[in-house]
Amino acid sequence: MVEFPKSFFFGSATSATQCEGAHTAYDKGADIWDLWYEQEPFKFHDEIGPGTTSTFYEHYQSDIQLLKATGHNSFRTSISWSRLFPKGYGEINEDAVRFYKDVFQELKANGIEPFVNLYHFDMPAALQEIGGWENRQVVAYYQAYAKTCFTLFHEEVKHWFTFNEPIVHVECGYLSCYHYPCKVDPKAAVQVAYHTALASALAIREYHKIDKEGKIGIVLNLTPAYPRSDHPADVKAATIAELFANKSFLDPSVKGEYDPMLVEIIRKHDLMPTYTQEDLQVIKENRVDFLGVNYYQPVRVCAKANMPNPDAPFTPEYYFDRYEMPGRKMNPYRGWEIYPKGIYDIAMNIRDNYGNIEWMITENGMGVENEERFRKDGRIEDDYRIAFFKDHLTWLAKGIKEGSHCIGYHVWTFIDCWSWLNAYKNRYGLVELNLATQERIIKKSGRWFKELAEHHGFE
Ligand code: BGP
Repeated sequence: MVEFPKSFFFGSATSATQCEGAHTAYDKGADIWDLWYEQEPFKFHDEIGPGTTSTFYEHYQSDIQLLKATGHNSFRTSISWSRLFPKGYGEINEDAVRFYKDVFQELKANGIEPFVNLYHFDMPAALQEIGGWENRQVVAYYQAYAKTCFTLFHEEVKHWFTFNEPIVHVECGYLSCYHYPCKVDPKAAVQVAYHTALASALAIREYHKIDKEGKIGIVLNLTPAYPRSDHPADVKAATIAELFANKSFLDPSVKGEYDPMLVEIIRKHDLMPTYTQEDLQVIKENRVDFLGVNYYQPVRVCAKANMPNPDAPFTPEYYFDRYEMPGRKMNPYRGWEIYPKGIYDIAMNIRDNYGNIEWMITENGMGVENEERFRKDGRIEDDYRIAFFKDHLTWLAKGIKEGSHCIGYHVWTFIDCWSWLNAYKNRYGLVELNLATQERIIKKSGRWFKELAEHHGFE
């Protein structure tokens, strides 16, 4: 039997943009995903945009019943900044206040603990126009937005996150063109990363002034970097990959400071951001109470085969090559390696190097194409997903047994949701969504999840 503590949180995660729908209704302001899908020159992404979702905005009451029916005792979603403040600041949208208040109250009334994130890749369009995270003023707007959320909802919400996967908006928006504003500008990327860490610390400061009982953290996508061999050059490559992928946010969030080696590299490439000593003090003094970890895949690296081009725009891969380990297990649909032991390595890293801080898995899941072919008697029989969860949970339970302070496991995701670049190609849900009819059908994994939560484990 693989067992978890009685107090363990078993739930799932989603985000506002990916499930709410009503993306231009009820006075919501546009965010960068509306720009990405609707504005030139990005219009070539004319697949399905964020307007087509499971419309949680209208279905939240019945969806919360479905959460209950699948055994959830917790659920993570996010607040859409541009729904609450259509321009990012100033006038508040009362319909959004009502909606979020209702959602959080309804969750509590059904015994489901809300875990609420403030920012999931969704910068309000009006603030992107003034430079988004590159602009220090936007940090102040975020701080005000965070304070408003804590003031409005602190009675219902006792678990908050400041950001989801901040390294993703840095890399995808400013080093490669996968998110708006689609720049390749390493100096801007570093400024954005620094402002994000500062914004997180300022939000934590606001929260601790308002509520002393609850907890606030940050969700990081930790990708353990494994070297090809124990040759020192490969090991160094992995150390540097870890610096950028993980430590860049893990260290300021948990330890209140940056790793000196990361700072040295940033300085060497002439990428230092504009900063002040006061800001660094804010980061030092306002650390997370707990941590959310999204785990999907590790990264395998080795020493560079060729000299990097010194004239190309900087990316972390200046210092390492990726390497495809023979025999590694892949998720063929999403192209991500499946390596369940990574979750244990993360548990040990947090235990040994981050003061054994309380943490939880905030996302773990398997995206699969054409799940239709696995339908039997009307339901999707996703045994592959159950196997995926079991493998990861087995390693997680081992980590907990060895002293890591993990308090919960949230799968990605509850109902099949819209994805940033893949729309509905890869389905992750415990519950199938029929986009045309909006019908929800619990998959085999959803039924299994209920058993898991009820028994605090599985055979
Ligand atoms: C994480 C994001 C989620 C979700 C998930 C699955 O990085 O926090 O929002 O999208 O990945 O990834 P994808 O939808 O790209 O397959």
